[in-house]
Amino acid sequence: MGVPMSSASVDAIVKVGGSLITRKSEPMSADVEAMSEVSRALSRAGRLVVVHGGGSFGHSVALSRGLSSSGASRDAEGASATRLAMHELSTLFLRELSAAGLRPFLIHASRPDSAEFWDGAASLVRDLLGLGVTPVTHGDVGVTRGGFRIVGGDEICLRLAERLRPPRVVFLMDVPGVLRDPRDPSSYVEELDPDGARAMAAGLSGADATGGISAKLSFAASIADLGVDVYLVSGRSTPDVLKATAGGRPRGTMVRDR
Ligand code: IP8
Repeated sequence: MGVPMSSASVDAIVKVGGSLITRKSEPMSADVEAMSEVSRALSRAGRLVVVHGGGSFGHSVALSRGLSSSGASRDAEGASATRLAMHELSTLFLRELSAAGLRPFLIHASRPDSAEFWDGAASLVRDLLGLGVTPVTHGDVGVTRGGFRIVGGDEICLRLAERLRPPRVVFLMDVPGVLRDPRDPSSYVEELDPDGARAMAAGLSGADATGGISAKLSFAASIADLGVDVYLVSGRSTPDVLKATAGGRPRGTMVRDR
Protein backbone atom coordinates (compact mmCIF):
# COMPACT_ATOMS: atom_id res chain seq x y z
CA MET A 1 0.00 0.00 0.00
CA GLY A 2 1.31 3.46 -0.85
CA VAL A 3 1.70 5.54 2.29
CA PRO A 4 2.29 9.31 2.19
CA MET A 5 5.95 10.19 2.81
CA SER A 6 5.45 12.99 5.29
CA SER A 7 3.39 11.94 8.26
CA ALA A 8 3.33 14.63 10.95
CA SER A 9 3.03 15.04 14.71
CA VAL A 10 0.07 16.59 16.50
CA ASP A 11 0.18 19.80 18.56
CA ALA A 12 -3.17 19.17 20.25
CA ILE A 13 -6.27 17.03 20.12
CA VAL A 14 -9.25 19.36 20.55
CA LYS A 15 -12.68 18.14 21.54
CA VAL A 16 -15.35 20.67 20.60
CA GLY A 17 -18.24 19.95 22.94
CA GLY A 18 -21.71 19.42 21.55
CA SER A 19 -22.95 21.85 24.21
CA LEU A 20 -20.90 24.54 22.47
CA ILE A 21 -22.02 24.03 18.87
CA THR A 22 -25.67 23.02 19.38
CA ARG A 23 -28.56 24.25 21.48
CA LYS A 24 -28.92 21.34 23.85
CA SER A 25 -32.48 22.19 24.92
CA GLU A 26 -33.85 21.92 21.36
CA PRO A 27 -33.47 18.65 19.39
CA MET A 28 -31.45 18.95 16.16
CA SER A 29 -30.66 22.62 16.66
CA ALA A 30 -27.21 23.85 15.60
CA ASP A 31 -25.57 27.02 16.87
CA VAL A 32 -23.90 28.03 13.62
CA GLU A 33 -22.62 31.29 15.07
CA ALA A 34 -20.79 29.40 17.83
CA MET A 35 -19.44 26.97 15.22
CA SER A 36 -18.11 29.86 13.19
CA GLU A 37 -16.51 31.57 16.20
CA VAL A 38 -14.75 28.44 17.47
CA SER A 39 -13.66 27.58 13.90
CA ARG A 40 -11.99 30.98 13.54
CA ALA A 41 -10.14 30.43 16.84
CA LEU A 42 -9.02 26.93 15.77
CA SER A 43 -7.79 28.23 12.41
CA ARG A 44 -5.19 30.23 14.37
CA ALA A 45 -3.98 27.24 16.40
CA GLY A 46 -1.25 24.72 15.43
CA ARG A 47 -1.56 21.22 13.95
CA LEU A 48 -4.78 19.89 15.40
CA VAL A 49 -6.95 16.84 15.42
CA VAL A 50 -10.54 18.02 15.94
CA VAL A 51 -13.18 15.82 17.58
CA HIS A 52 -16.71 17.12 18.03
CA GLY A 53 -19.57 16.00 20.24
CA GLY A 54 -23.18 15.16 19.55
CA GLY A 55 -25.12 17.83 21.44
CA SER A 56 -28.78 18.06 20.52
CA PHE A 57 -28.19 15.98 17.37
CA GLY A 58 -26.60 12.66 18.39
CA HIS A 59 -27.74 12.57 21.99
CA SER A 60 -31.40 13.32 21.39
CA VAL A 61 -31.71 10.53 18.81
CA ALA A 62 -29.51 8.05 20.73
CA LEU A 63 -31.42 8.58 23.99
CA SER A 64 -34.80 8.23 22.30
CA ARG A 65 -33.66 4.86 20.88
CA GLY A 66 -31.98 3.59 24.03
CA LEU A 67 -28.50 3.65 22.47
CA SER A 68 -25.60 4.47 24.79
CA SER A 69 -21.87 4.09 25.31
CA SER A 70 -22.31 1.47 28.01
CA GLY A 71 -23.80 -1.45 26.09
CA ALA A 72 -24.45 -2.88 22.65
CA SER A 73 -27.77 -2.53 20.86
CA ARG A 74 -29.15 -4.33 17.82
CA ASP A 75 -31.52 -1.49 16.93
CA ALA A 76 -30.54 -1.04 13.28
CA GLU A 77 -33.02 1.77 12.71
CA GLY A 78 -31.86 3.67 15.81
CA ALA A 79 -28.20 3.22 14.91
CA SER A 80 -28.76 4.46 11.39
CA ALA A 81 -30.86 7.43 12.56
CA THR A 82 -28.27 8.43 15.17
CA ARG A 83 -25.45 8.27 12.65
CA LEU A 84 -27.48 10.33 10.21
CA ALA A 85 -28.05 12.99 12.90
CA MET A 86 -24.29 13.11 13.55
CA HIS A 87 -23.66 13.34 9.83
CA GLU A 88 -25.94 16.37 9.58
CA LEU A 89 -24.25 18.10 12.52
CA SER A 90 -20.82 17.28 11.20
CA THR A 91 -21.59 18.67 7.76
CA LEU A 92 -22.61 22.00 9.30
CA PHE A 93 -19.49 22.15 11.47
CA LEU A 94 -17.11 21.12 8.69
CA ARG A 95 -18.52 23.90 6.52
CA GLU A 96 -17.66 26.44 9.23
CA LEU A 97 -14.19 24.97 9.77
CA SER A 98 -13.65 25.21 6.04
CA ALA A 99 -14.96 28.79 5.85
CA ALA A 100 -12.48 29.72 8.60
CA GLY A 101 -9.59 28.52 6.40
CA LEU A 102 -9.01 25.03 7.75
CA ARG A 103 -9.08 22.00 5.45
CA PRO A 104 -11.19 19.58 7.48
CA PHE A 105 -11.06 15.92 6.51
CA LEU A 106 -13.65 13.70 8.19
CA ILE A 107 -12.88 10.22 9.48
CA HIS A 108 -15.12 7.90 11.54
CA ALA A 109 -14.74 6.00 14.80
CA SER A 110 -16.39 2.86 13.50
CA ARG A 111 -14.90 0.07 15.66
CA PRO A 112 -14.37 1.66 19.07
CA ASP A 113 -13.43 -1.56 20.88
CA SER A 114 -10.74 -2.71 18.45
CA ALA A 115 -7.11 -1.80 19.22
CA GLU A 116 -6.21 -2.48 15.56
CA PHE A 117 -8.84 -0.01 14.43
CA TRP A 118 -7.34 2.74 16.61
CA ASP A 119 -3.79 1.90 15.51
CA GLY A 120 -4.93 2.37 11.92
CA ALA A 121 -6.83 5.56 12.76
CA ALA A 122 -3.78 7.08 14.48
CA SER A 123 -1.56 6.26 11.53
CA LEU A 124 -4.15 7.76 9.15
CA VAL A 125 -4.30 10.93 11.28
CA ARG A 126 -0.51 11.35 11.08
CA ASP A 127 -0.59 10.92 7.30
CA LEU A 128 -3.48 13.35 6.90
CA LEU A 129 -1.62 15.98 8.90
CA GLY A 130 1.43 15.41 6.72
CA LEU A 131 -0.76 15.99 3.68
CA GLY A 132 -1.93 19.36 5.00
CA VAL A 133 -5.50 18.63 6.06
CA THR A 134 -7.05 18.74 9.53
CA PRO A 135 -8.40 15.34 10.61
CA VAL A 136 -11.87 15.68 12.10
CA THR A 137 -13.93 13.00 13.77
CA HIS A 138 -16.93 12.97 16.09
CA GLY A 139 -18.80 11.02 18.71
CA ASP A 140 -20.34 8.25 16.68
CA VAL A 141 -22.23 4.98 16.43
CA GLY A 142 -19.64 2.25 16.39
CA VAL A 143 -19.91 -1.46 15.72
CA THR A 144 -18.85 -3.77 18.50
CA ARG A 145 -19.39 -7.36 19.58
CA GLY A 146 -23.13 -7.70 19.99
CA GLY A 147 -24.21 -4.71 17.92
CA PHE A 148 -23.98 -0.93 17.92
CA ARG A 149 -22.43 1.16 20.69
CA ILE A 150 -22.18 4.92 21.03
CA VAL A 151 -18.57 6.07 21.21
CA GLY A 152 -18.33 9.55 22.69
CA GLY A 153 -15.87 12.17 21.51
CA ASP A 154 -14.11 12.12 24.90
CA GLU A 155 -13.42 8.39 24.54
CA ILE A 156 -12.10 9.03 21.02
CA CYS A 157 -9.71 11.64 22.47
CA LEU A 158 -8.32 9.02 24.89
CA ARG A 159 -7.86 6.37 22.19
CA LEU A 160 -6.06 8.82 19.89
CA ALA A 161 -4.00 10.35 22.74
CA GLU A 162 -2.76 6.86 23.69
CA ARG A 163 -1.29 6.49 20.23
CA LEU A 164 -0.45 10.03 19.09
CA ARG A 165 0.87 11.29 22.47
CA PRO A 166 0.20 14.98 21.75
CA PRO A 167 1.52 17.52 24.28
CA ARG A 168 -2.06 18.37 25.22
CA VAL A 169 -5.72 17.50 24.86
CA VAL A 170 -8.20 20.35 25.07
CA PHE A 171 -11.89 20.05 25.88
CA LEU A 172 -13.83 23.10 24.71
CA MET A 173 -17.07 23.50 26.60
CA ASP A 174 -19.85 26.05 27.09
CA VAL A 175 -18.59 26.76 30.63
CA PRO A 176 -15.11 27.91 31.69
CA GLY A 177 -13.97 24.65 33.31
CA VAL A 178 -15.16 22.02 35.76
CA LEU A 179 -17.50 23.90 38.08
CA ARG A 180 -17.84 23.29 41.82
CA ASP A 181 -21.25 24.96 41.63
CA PRO A 182 -22.97 24.36 38.25
CA ARG A 183 -24.84 27.69 38.61
CA ASP A 184 -21.67 29.71 39.12
CA PRO A 185 -19.28 29.92 36.11
CA SER A 186 -16.59 31.51 38.29
CA SER A 187 -16.46 28.42 40.53
CA TYR A 188 -14.23 26.42 38.18
CA VAL A 189 -11.51 24.20 39.64
CA GLU A 190 -8.05 25.41 38.56
CA GLU A 191 -6.13 22.15 38.71
CA LEU A 192 -6.73 18.47 39.41
CA ASP A 193 -4.48 15.46 39.36
CA PRO A 194 -5.91 12.26 37.82
CA ASP A 195 -7.06 10.89 41.19
CA GLY A 196 -8.72 14.20 42.06
CA ALA A 197 -10.49 14.19 38.69
CA ARG A 198 -11.70 10.61 39.30
CA ALA A 199 -12.92 11.50 42.78
CA MET A 200 -14.86 14.46 41.37
CA ALA A 201 -16.26 12.30 38.55
CA ALA A 202 -17.61 9.83 41.11
CA GLY A 203 -19.71 12.57 42.71
CA LEU A 204 -21.26 13.79 39.46
CA SER A 205 -23.95 12.27 37.27
CA GLY A 206 -24.12 11.80 33.52
CA ALA A 207 -27.40 12.72 31.88
CA ASP A 208 -26.61 12.00 28.23
CA ALA A 209 -25.85 8.97 26.05
CA THR A 210 -22.13 9.03 26.90
CA GLY A 211 -22.02 9.92 30.61
CA GLY A 212 -21.77 13.73 30.54
CA ILE A 213 -19.28 15.62 32.71
CA SER A 214 -18.65 12.62 34.96
CA ALA A 215 -17.39 10.48 32.06
CA LYS A 216 -15.50 13.47 30.65
CA LEU A 217 -13.55 13.82 33.91
CA SER A 218 -12.78 10.08 33.97
CA PHE A 219 -11.46 10.23 30.40
CA ALA A 220 -9.49 13.38 31.26
CA ALA A 221 -7.91 11.48 34.17
CA SER A 222 -6.94 8.57 31.90
CA ILE A 223 -5.43 10.98 29.36
CA ALA A 224 -3.46 12.74 32.13
CA ASP A 225 -2.22 9.31 33.29
CA LEU A 226 -0.42 9.11 29.92
CA GLY A 227 1.56 12.24 30.83
CA VAL A 228 -0.55 14.36 28.45
CA ASP A 229 -1.83 17.66 29.92
CA VAL A 230 -5.59 18.14 29.70
CA TYR A 231 -7.37 21.49 29.67
CA LEU A 232 -11.10 21.98 30.08
CA VAL A 233 -11.89 25.52 29.01
CA SER A 234 -14.60 27.72 27.52
CA GLY A 235 -14.83 27.40 23.75
CA ARG A 236 -16.42 30.85 23.68
CA SER A 237 -13.20 32.57 24.71
CA THR A 238 -10.78 32.82 21.78
CA PRO A 239 -7.80 33.81 23.98
CA ASP A 240 -8.33 30.74 26.16
CA VAL A 241 -8.78 28.46 23.12
CA LEU A 242 -5.50 29.78 21.72
CA LYS A 243 -3.62 29.46 25.02
CA ALA A 244 -4.95 25.94 25.59
CA THR A 245 -4.00 24.71 22.11
CA ALA A 246 -0.64 26.50 21.95
CA GLY A 247 0.76 25.61 25.36
CA GLY A 248 -0.06 28.66 27.46
CA ARG A 249 -2.07 28.55 30.66
CA PRO A 250 -5.70 29.30 29.81
CA ARG A 251 -8.43 30.17 32.27
CA GLY A 252 -10.11 26.88 33.15
CA THR A 253 -9.39 23.47 34.64
CA MET A 254 -6.13 21.68 34.04
CA VAL A 255 -5.82 17.94 34.73
CA ARG A 256 -2.21 16.94 35.05
CA ASP A 257 -0.21 14.07 36.47
CA ARG A 258 2.53 15.53 38.62
O1 IP8 B 1 -21.13 14.29 22.65
C1 IP8 B 1 -21.88 11.59 21.37
O2 IP8 B 1 -20.61 12.16 21.44
P1 IP8 B 1 -20.23 13.11 22.67
C2 IP8 B 1 -22.17 10.96 20.03
O3 IP8 B 1 -18.80 13.47 22.42
C3 IP8 B 1 -23.54 10.43 19.88
O4 IP8 B 1 -20.38 12.32 23.94
C4 IP8 B 1 -23.79 9.70 18.64
C5 IP8 B 1 -24.51 10.56 20.74
